Amino acid sequence: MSFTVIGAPLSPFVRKVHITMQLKNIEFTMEPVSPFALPEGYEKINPVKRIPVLKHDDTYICDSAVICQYLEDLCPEPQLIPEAPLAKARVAWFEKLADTELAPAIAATAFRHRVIYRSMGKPFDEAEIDAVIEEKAPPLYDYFNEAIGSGDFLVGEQFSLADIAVITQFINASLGGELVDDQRWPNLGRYVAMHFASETFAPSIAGAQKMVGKMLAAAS
Ligand SMILES: N[C@@H](CCC(=O)N[C@@H](CS)C(=O)NCC(=O)O)C(=O)O
Repeated sequence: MSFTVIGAPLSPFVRKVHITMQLKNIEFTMEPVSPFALPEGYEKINPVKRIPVLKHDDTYICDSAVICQYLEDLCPEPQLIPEAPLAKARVAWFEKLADTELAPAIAATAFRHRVIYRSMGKPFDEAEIDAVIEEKAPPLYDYFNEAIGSGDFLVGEQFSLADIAVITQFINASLGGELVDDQRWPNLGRYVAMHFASETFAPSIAGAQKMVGKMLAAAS
């Protein structure tokens, strides 16, 4: 059984898959592919031309949510998606919010522009990015802040794919200089800081910071 993760290591969606595989002790190799310079014929692997894609032996599986569900089915330990219908639905909902709402609000803005575009020498409008974050992030932060309350996880008392999906987007936001205001969102600020410092995420963050540092230094 061989696994290859196709994608860019700095992508939050790729990181989500990496963390899931590391927690489940699934060995994989990485095939680096930039979403900005996809290899010819990539649309045959993924017609919407996005990363990540997981290659399991000879079969390609697209989309981080689908990949993570597949990994859970294949290797149920440690459990990252609860079986109880309500908890499972809550995890799916937070993952969807992270992938489709949080990502465009804080990662495709702060990280993509201030790190990727800057490293490529591509111009961007800082005020435009600030405006998108300002409009889209606070309602999501309010909602997460409420859901977390005084706990450590988004769903129940258990670490889950919901936490991986949300934290990986916050990692990219932080790489782009966008941090949670913990005066305004104390539960969310505490939650993000705690997971950033955890052994699950800290090594991944340190590696990403190093990579970003090199990219920005080479561009300046
Ligand atoms: N829903 C997809 C989103 C993946 C995604 O948007 N990846 C970005 C890189 S972080 C990408 O491939 N962007 C290229 C594009 O949208 O054309 C997933 O969860 O895998």
